[in-house]
Amino acid sequence: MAILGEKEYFKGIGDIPFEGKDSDNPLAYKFYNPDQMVAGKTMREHFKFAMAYWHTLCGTGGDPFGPGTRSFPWMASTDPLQAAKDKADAAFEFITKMGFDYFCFHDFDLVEEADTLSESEKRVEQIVEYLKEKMAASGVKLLWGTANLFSHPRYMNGAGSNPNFDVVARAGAQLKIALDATLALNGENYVFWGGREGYMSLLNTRMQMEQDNIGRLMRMARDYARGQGFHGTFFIEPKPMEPMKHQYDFDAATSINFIREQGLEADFKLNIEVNHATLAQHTFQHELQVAANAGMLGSIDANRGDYQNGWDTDQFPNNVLETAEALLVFLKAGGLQGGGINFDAKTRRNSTDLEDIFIAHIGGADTFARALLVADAVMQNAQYNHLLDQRYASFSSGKGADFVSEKLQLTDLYDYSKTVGEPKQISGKQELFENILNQHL
Ligand code: XUL
Ligand code: CO
Repeated sequence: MAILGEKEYFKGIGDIPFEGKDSDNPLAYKFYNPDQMVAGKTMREHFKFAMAYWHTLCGTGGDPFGPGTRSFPWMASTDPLQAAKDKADAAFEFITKMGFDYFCFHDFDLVEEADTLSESEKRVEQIVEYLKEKMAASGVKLLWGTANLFSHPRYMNGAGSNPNFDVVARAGAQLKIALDATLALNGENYVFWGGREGYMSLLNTRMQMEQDNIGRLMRMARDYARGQGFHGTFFIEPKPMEPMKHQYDFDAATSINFIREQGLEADFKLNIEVNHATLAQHTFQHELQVAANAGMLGSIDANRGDYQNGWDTDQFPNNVLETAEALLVFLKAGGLQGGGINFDAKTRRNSTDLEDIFIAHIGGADTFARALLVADAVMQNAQYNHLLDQRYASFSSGKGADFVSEKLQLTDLYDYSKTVGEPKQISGKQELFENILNQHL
């Protein structure tokens, strides 16, 4: 049920219903049916859909070539706290009309940063009190909080990786305030996305020292939050570049190595973003699989990029085939560990109607729902399972099984190979696997 503030911001739009795939109502779900059971859980439980505060409430459509194209009605007040409350009202109206259960924020998405640290802290504390009331009234929860340690000019040389200790300390102070806010709102997780943690030129960079300093800051954050009773998970969100030429959390494999090197593996997992995978020249499903293999598939930032221009376009997901391949990995991994699906996506600069924000999120949720149904069907497809089992059958018995249970030595491979001769050619059957997936679309 929609929770409204003093004003209704999205007039004429009610709670978004599920109407099924034959509906021609643009403001209805065609595939996302929250209470429908799939593979032992409801769609709602599988996904834990979240609204991203920054794109949905703060993004007015500016790009490097021109200003924003939208003037949101919740941005009218010149008093920062009133503007923050109006934004919170709009946020909760939107989340509850969508039927989502979660949201995610950066500290200064909630309220404008002030001139001093103390004044900023006071503002964050005040808006957190207001958000508590909205959350209690609606039942909406906080999937994760984070600190914006990349926009302010003071972080131009990085936050945790800054060569100036005073900036590192300031990042730590801001991190503490963001953690306090996340804890006060019972946040289920906390995210680190290292926007400017990387380098533009190695000529002026001590990479090892910068990475160790980020590790120190993360261990401090973990120890502080655990001391305050935080039981959630910390996530690192990999991204290879943009804004930096090279970012330290390049991709899932690099970030897992960092987590282990810095002794953070008991508390940290990954938040995988679709287009960050694309920018790293990986598929989304590759990044999910790497995270799952390490037991670190924590959460997802859902969006998509553009295969032609290579920008971080943060478009809403709409490719069912690709999402189905990703959700096959997701289902096989047993879902996410603590996280959910956060729509880290924005409408295009020329999509200027307020209803476009709804239409975009509906499309994203429907893409995931439809892809989940496809992935579930493929998982249950006997032919698919048989093909995959067959492909690895040589490790299930005989010498192959001995190899897997580490009973063989190199000389055993030598002896065995002499008796077998040239191995038989076995097709990988990729086109057949692809056809089976398409058959379930
Ligand atoms: C930037 C990005 C961030 C993180 C949170 O590319 O994805 O919005 O998700 O800081
Ligand atoms: Co993101």
